[in-house]
Amino acid sequence: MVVNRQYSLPILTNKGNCKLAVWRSDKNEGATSDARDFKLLKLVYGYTNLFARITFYAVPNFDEFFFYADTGLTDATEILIKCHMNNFEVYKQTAPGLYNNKIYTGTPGKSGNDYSLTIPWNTVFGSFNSVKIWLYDMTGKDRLPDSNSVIVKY
Ligand SMILES: [Ca+2]
Ligand SMILES: [Ca+2]
Repeated sequence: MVVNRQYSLPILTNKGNCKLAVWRSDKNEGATSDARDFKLLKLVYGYTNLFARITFYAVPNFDEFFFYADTGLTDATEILIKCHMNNFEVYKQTAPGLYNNKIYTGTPGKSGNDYSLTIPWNTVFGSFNSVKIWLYDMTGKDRLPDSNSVIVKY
């Protein structure tokens, strides 16, 4: 976060309370079950975590989908999060396309059509302050966004 020093006040320099949010909506795929069809991704950085909320077109019901994160630098920093109904597992890439270094396991939040992840930033992304994110469901063939990625920065 850039703070104009000329006008900075104590409350503006409280970096730990700075929150930045991005949203990306996605269409309802006719061929994909609404229970695993991505509608909206909201990403918020705050309090050393990345909060991700994925809204589906119905109450979520899926075996697995993938949450990809790319710091845009070396292969070794790319992240795959395997999202399940009752847990999510964070893997670091060890070779191109190979994600076998599990670095974190968390419990998702579920409420109505929402499925939420709290991802500890330093544990998962290290010192990078900008990450490209996209979602993909191999079964439903739904991707959010349809191409490229959503970028979260702090
Ligand atoms: Ca659908
Ligand atoms: Ca969709």
